[in-house]
Order: sequence, then structure tokens, then C-alpha cells
Amino acid sequence: MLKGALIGCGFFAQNQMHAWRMIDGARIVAVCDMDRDRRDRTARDFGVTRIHDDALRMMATEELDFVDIATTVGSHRMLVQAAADAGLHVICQKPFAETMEDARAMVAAVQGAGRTLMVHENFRWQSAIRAAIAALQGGAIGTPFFGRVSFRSGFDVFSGQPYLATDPRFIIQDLGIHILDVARALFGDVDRISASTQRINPTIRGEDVATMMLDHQGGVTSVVDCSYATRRSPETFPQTLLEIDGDRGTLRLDACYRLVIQNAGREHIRDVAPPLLPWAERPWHNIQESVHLIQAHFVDCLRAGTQPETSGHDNLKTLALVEAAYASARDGTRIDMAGW
Ligand code: NAD
Ligand code: 89V
Repeated sequence: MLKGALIGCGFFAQNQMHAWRMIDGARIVAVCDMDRDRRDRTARDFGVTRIHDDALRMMATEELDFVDIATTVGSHRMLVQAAADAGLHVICQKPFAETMEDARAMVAAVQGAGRTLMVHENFRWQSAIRAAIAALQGGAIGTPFFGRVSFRSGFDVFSGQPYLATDPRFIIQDLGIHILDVARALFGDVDRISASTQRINPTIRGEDVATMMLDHQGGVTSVVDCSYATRRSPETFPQTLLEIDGDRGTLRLDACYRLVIQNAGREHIRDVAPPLLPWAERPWHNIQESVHLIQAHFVDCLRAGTQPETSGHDNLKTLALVEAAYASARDGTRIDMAGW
């Protein structure tokens, strides 16, 4: 049984704790937060008896195999470095780092310690996205040449995550990072990106709309469009919708998890809705299911000694797209990813 500790007992960590309880090969034996109410409530709700207010002391004194870092991005470098120094495996929430320099240093630190580092980049683990990836890889529409990966919503994310309204960067750093990663999972790595951003909601600090165009190495051109300023019915939060053209057909992931594949004059429609786990609640159940799948993958990789699909090293490419998108939107340029 692998023993883990949770660092950060906030809004999203509750999902991670529920998911850990579903995974046979791992157990969270200690929790840590600087906020007493949060750490005590999380410990009580999940039956954890070892409770800490200092992550470094916890890593030095508890018998652990891994840490699950569920704090916001500002503390990630310090915590990942400390985990590497303590010889622990790490799963760390997105956004992985504030800068590429930090991200590279974190990857090097854990690699140098001979441990495994995975970024909790869970959107590509959603079952509807997995179904689309499998259909593409199975040749359902031939060779893809165009893709639209789209997340448009008017859902109030600020009441659960108030920092999203006050951080200087919003939609690309918080949500676009997932959607760019889904584009990579579908179409492969990226040669060039261009982006434009808008702020529609005047009460927040960062951008809440981003439209990005990507040239993928395999020949696909994709449009990755994200908005938290879209008032529409049905509200699709937190679904990622897809439209993909291939040389033999088309694939669409429509609202309400409806996967439509057309090829040679025939149409196949599948319901790829995620299961509603016993602890999950709509509309978050799609994200919540993916938390279980990604954490189970982390444990499988630790047991097998293999690299996670969304390893720290892999995530450098998603993070580079985020940085390049901001640079493109700021300067009005198209960015060649070769130098990133
Ligand atoms: P939050 O502010 O609600 O919780 C973070 C907690 O970490 C707080 O309780 C804070 O006191 C604690 N903390 C911060 N630094 C600490 C330290 N050094 N030691 C101990 N505790 C510390 O934030 P949140 O909304 O839960 O988001 C956390 C992370 O999860 C963010 O990076 C966010 O982007 C990410 N997130 C991911 C998803 C997803 O689907 N993958 C969804 C929501 C949020
Ligand atoms: O998944 C996330 O990272 C969340 C949300 C869906 C609200 O953008 O922050």
C-alpha cells in the first residue's frame, strides 16, 4: 500500500480525497494546510489522523511514498523541490508552474531524486475525451486535418475559486491549459500558435475569452476556443466540445456527451456521458470522474515503474503553449514553438 499526504485542503482537494478512497493501492495518511479549519475538516471528513500545518515538517516526519500537492500555483515550486529533497513521488495540480524556468527546475529536481512526477492535468482523462481519442486512433474518420476544441460557458466559477477573479491571468492559465492539453492529446505536439484574448466581464482582472490557432506537427490545424463570458442554453459547463474533420469522415463531441461519427455516408451516435460517482455532483461529475482516473493512473505508474502520460516532462509542452499564447496575444504575433 502506497502512503501519501495531501498538501492543501481547499476547494478542489475534496475531490482528490474522495477519489483516493476509491483506489486500492494507495491511502492518504496525513493532510496539511496552513488554514486550521480546512485541514481539520478534511481530516475529519476523510478519517485522517495525522494533521499538519507545515508541509516541510510533515515530509520530514511522516513515513510517506508520495505527496499530492493541491495548493494554488504560487507554492508549487517550493513544495515540489521539498518533496524531491525528501525522496518522495509527486502528483501536483495544474497550473504546474508560474514560469517555464520554475517548471524545468521542478522536473529536474524530481528526476534528480529518481522519483516520479505527474501533473494533475485531468481533462484529457475525462471519459468522453478518452472515447474521442480512441475513435481517432482507431481510424474512425481517417487522417484528421482540422479540429476545434471548444469550452464556452457562463458558469460562475468565481464563488468556489475567488482567486480566479483577482489573478492577473485567468482563462488561458486556469482553463485554457486543460483545453490546450486536450488538443495535444488529440492531435499531437505543436509547431506554431497564435492567440487573441478579451475581457468581457468588467469585474475580473484577467482575460475571460481566448481564441487560439495551433499548427500541429502531424498536419492538423486546430482552433482552441475558451470563454467564461458565453450565456447560452443549455449551459455546457464543464464540457469540452469537439469538431474534427478527417479525410474519410467527421467526429463531433456535442453537448450532453453525444459523440457523433460520420464516415462513408453512415452515422454512429454514442452516449459517452461519464458515470455519476457516489460522491460526485452535477455538473462537476465529468471532472470528478477524471480525478479518479488520473489518480489511479498515477498509482499504476508508480507500481509499474513507468512514466505517467501527463508527467512533469510532458506537461512542459502544455505549459509552453500557455506562455506562448499569452505572448502571442500581447504582441500580436504567431509564435514558433521551436524555441520554447
Ligand atoms: P484553494 O485556495 O481553495 O485551496 C488551496 C489550499 O492550499 C488552501 O486551503 C491554502 O491554505 C493551502 N495552501 C497554500 N499553500 C500552502 C502551503 N505551502 N502549505 C500548506 N497548505 C497550503 O484552491 P483550489 O481552488 O482548491 O485550487 C487548488 C489548485 O487546484 C489550483 O492550482 C487550481 O488551478 C487547481 N484546480 C484544478 C482543477 C482540475 O480540474 N484539475 C479544478 C479546480 C482547481
Ligand atoms: O478545472 C479547473 O481547473 C477549474 C475550472 C473548471 C473552474 O476552470 O479551475
